[in-house]
Formats: sequence, structure tokens, C-alpha cells
Amino acid sequence: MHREKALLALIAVALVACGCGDTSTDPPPAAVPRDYPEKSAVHWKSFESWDTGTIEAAAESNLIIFPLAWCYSTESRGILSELRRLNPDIQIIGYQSVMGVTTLYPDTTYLRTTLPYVLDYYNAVRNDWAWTTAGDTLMIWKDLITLNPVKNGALNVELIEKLVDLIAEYQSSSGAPVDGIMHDYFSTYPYINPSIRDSVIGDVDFDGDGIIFDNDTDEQGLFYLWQKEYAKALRERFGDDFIQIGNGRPVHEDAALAHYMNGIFYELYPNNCWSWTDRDGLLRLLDNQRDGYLSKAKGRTWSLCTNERGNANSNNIFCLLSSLVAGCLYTEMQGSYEFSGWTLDVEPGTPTGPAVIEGSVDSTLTVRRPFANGEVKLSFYDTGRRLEYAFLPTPAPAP
Ligand SMILES: [Ca+2]
Repeated sequence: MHREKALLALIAVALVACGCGDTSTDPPPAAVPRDYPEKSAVHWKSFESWDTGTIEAAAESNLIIFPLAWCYSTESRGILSELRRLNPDIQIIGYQSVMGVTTLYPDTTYLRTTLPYVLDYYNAVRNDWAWTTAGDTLMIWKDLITLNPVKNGALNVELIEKLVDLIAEYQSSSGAPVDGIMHDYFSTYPYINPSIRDSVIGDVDFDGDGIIFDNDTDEQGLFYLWQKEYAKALRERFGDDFIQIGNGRPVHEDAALAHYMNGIFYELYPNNCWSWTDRDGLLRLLDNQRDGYLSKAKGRTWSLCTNERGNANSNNIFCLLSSLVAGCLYTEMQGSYEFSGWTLDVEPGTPTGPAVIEGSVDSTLTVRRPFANGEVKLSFYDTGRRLEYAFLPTPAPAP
């Protein structure tokens, strides 16, 4: 069975690669498991390392996240087509930085032919860079220039329009429209990463009035409002079923922003970037999945538990079990945002009831959820550390 599927995948890729695909002779879609736990491959690189086995494994995902520029690249076309053929229900999501543009090498020939979206994006926002009080380019991460959400003292709505227009253009002309976008990341504060702070001269001053961001409440308001207006503009342009997934703390806490989202990307779950305890990470996850907090797209929400510091291993299995109790997706990572397959093997069957929280944070707190084949149980010490986390299969009946 496994070899047969791999062979079919190989044939399909060969057909796409030689441009001689004929729909009348394509093999039928393979049967992809539509069961629990629900998977989501995350891969923030080119597809150079992928073989047919990787494609087949990735196709088990309900949703998959790639860099938006690679989604729109003709070089990815064969792989994306194959994923959709193997799993017609798969949602392909493009990863993109919020309010940032990457620096480019002087020679852009490769980009023009392989990643034209990177180049077109760069040119579209060329006059929207943010500058510091010293006139330096404002960067928050290495090689990522921050865009300015403020123009002439007001919200830079033209920048929003340019970004949304560019996506719209690629959605209609690239031949490979995405099912949604993952935003990395929403923020209320332009935190310059310490690793590059010394190379950024001056302070943040988006509106250029000489009052630095930290002391400028108007500027602070515009900085965050721009992000919400951007998410809103995408929603209005692409409709209710265009999946938006947000990273960053505001989506955990601000219902007004979460309203425009269909999912949260839980980076470094369960501790996230804020050193939450394992227990608090799970309780926050459950709270975010309550009805009405996130909006639904295609009939459901699309949150994702991830931890790139995984190995074969406590964080990946904790992501998996948490996804089961909270009704989310999970991914496995082995030290980077590079998809290399699945190693965990848990077969809970379908859920037969909601998650239940027992005990209290002052003693032992336990989260349980029943499934057809057993129960997921996650319990915590009063310190918030994990006590037990497992799928407990239902014992076979006595003969
Ligand atoms: Ca200012």
C-alpha cells in the first residue's frame, strides 16, 4: 500500500515535471486519512529537500504552511499540485511577515525567475520603509526592514492597499492561489531583537515627530491599529473563507484582532515566547478556542500547536495531545521550521465529548477529553509543570 502510493506520487510528479500531464490518465486521488490527531505541516524553506515520501507525508495534513513567495513560485507548482491531488481538502497557507520587507542581494535575476513575489513585494513597499530618529533604516530582525504604518501623521492606508493589491494580483495570475495567510507576527511594540540592536542607530519614531515610540501614545496607537486594519482589509478583499492565522501575543488577548483571524499559530507552545508555564499555555489555548473568539473559515477554526525545539520528544507529543483536547492542529518539528515527516503514532479515533478541566491551579489540575479509543489526559503540578501527559487507550474487554 505504502509503496503503491509512493509510486503513484512519483508518476504524478514526473507528469507535472515534463508538462505532459493528461487529466484523463492521472491516477485517482490517494486515500488520505481524515482522522485525529489533525496534522499541519510547517515548512519555511524551499522544497529542495523534499522527495515523494515527504510529499505523501505532508499531504496527510489538513493545513500546510509555506512561505507565501514559494507558494506563488512556478518552481513549487509540481509539489503543490501533487499535495492538492493527494488531498483535495488540504488548505495551503502562505507565511508572510507583518509590516516587514527582507533586504535583497544586488543581483535579483534569480528572484525574477524563481521568486517574483519577493521582488514585486520589495518594489511595492520601496517608499514605505521606517527610519529611526538618527535616519537609519529601522530593522527589528536581521535583514528585515520594518515598514512604516504611519504616513503624514496618520494611518498608512496606502501601504495596506498596496499589500492587499499585490496578493490579489498573485491570487489571480500566479496559477496557484493560496487558501489563506499566516501573519508573523502581530505586536503592540516594535521590539528590536537584541542580536541586531547595536547595528540599528537611533530609536523608533514612525511618525517622525522627534518623540520616540515609547513616549508617543498616538504613534503607539497607529502602530497597532495598522495591523488590525490590514487584517480587516484582507478579510474584506478575500472573504470569510480566506484563512488568516496570526502569530504574536495580541491574537491571544485581543478579541477585536482575533475576530479577523481563523486561527492562532502557537509558536514554542506551550510556553510561547513569554515563559508561560505548561499549564498556563494549555489553559490559554483552550480559552482561545472558545466559541466566537476566532472566526470560522470553511466551517471551522485553524489554530496550530508548534514547537520547533522539538525532538522525538516531549514537546511534539505535548503539542499533539493539546491539539486533541482543544480541537486544533499540531505539527512535529525537529529543531527547525523544516518539515521532515511524522514520528508520533497516536490513534485516538474521533472525539466523543468535550474537554473537561478538573482540580485547581492550587493543587493538581487535569484536562481530559474522551475519544473513541481512549482518553487524553494532561495534568499539572501546582507549579504549572507537567505531571502526566498521555493518550490512555481504553482497555480491551475481558474475554
Ligand atoms: Ca514619534
